[in-house]
Amino acid sequence: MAHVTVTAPINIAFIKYWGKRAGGETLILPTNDSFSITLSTEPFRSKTSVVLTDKIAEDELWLNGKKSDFASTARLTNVLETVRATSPPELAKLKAFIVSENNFPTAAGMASSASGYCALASALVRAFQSTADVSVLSRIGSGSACRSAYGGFVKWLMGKEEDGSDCRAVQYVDHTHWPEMQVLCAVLKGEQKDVSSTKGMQLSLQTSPMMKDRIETIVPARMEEISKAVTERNFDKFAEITMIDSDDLQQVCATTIPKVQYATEDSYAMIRLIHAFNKAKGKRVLAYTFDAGANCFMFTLKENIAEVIAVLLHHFPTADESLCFNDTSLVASYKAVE
Ligand code: 2P0
Repeated sequence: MAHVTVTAPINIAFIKYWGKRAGGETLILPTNDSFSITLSTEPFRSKTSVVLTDKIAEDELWLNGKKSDFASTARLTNVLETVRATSPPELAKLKAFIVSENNFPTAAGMASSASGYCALASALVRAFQSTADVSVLSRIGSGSACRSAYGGFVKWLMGKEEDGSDCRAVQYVDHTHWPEMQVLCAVLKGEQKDVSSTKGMQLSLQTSPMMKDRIETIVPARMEEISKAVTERNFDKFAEITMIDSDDLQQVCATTIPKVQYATEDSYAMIRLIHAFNKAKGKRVLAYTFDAGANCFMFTLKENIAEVIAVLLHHFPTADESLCFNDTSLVASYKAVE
């Protein structure tokens, strides 16, 4: 019986993906390039097991202990169809029993769909012996998931073709390029968000006056500038652009009709603290970034980690439980569990 178990990491974007272009809803083709760091599978990871069998009538997916409505989830169906179309016929005719689990809050702005779909795509490709590309298959499940298929610093290039053939994730530099870079996460709110990223970005694209400039000029310029900062390991520049792009995403959401707000009072308090800390240090030593959620991801260099954690715990004494420190923040890729 074919079976496989895979773990996959989350990735945190510092230049954000927020919008799909016309006709790109099924293939998930974005309106702009994005850029992220893939984290280690400790502490956060998705784990997916797939067993192929002729003993069940339909494919089944159990996510975090609950049975998913497979047939009515178009993305899951797309992923499975693509895998079967690229697999040997004797395997393609089998049904898949899938069990998946995240060891951190799901749908709370912590990139669970990225690690989740990457783990699913990777496990299915292995179990079905599919020739499909794991990153492309992950993207069909959830856009940002395509970046989790690679380690280190990863770009998701939007491409221009309607069929998505030039829309792909590429590793910019691997995890050894900037080993001093560390990532922290303050889990401020674990509940599921009210407005999904998928819905939020659709609304922003339709209604936020900021989106046109963001897509046409701002993000392309930022991609160039931050690529240079990563190449040169220039943390101050990296931090500056990272925080601006995070602020822009919040502004885009604030100017969306109806307004979308993922940040909470705690999120704003973190932002104020990080700016005050950098001011006191006389340079940027800590950067925040927020996705579609209240939780705060932070970047800093190894030399600052003790001071940063002390400052965070001093101002957020209750953060003890929720402050996750990713000691080996950059990893190679998803991996199969032996
Ligand atoms: C990102 N986010 O680049 C951005 C930043 C959230 C804010 O990718 O519709 O769950 O499944 O393609 O990938 C979240 O969007 O959306 C996301 P779909 P996804 O990481």
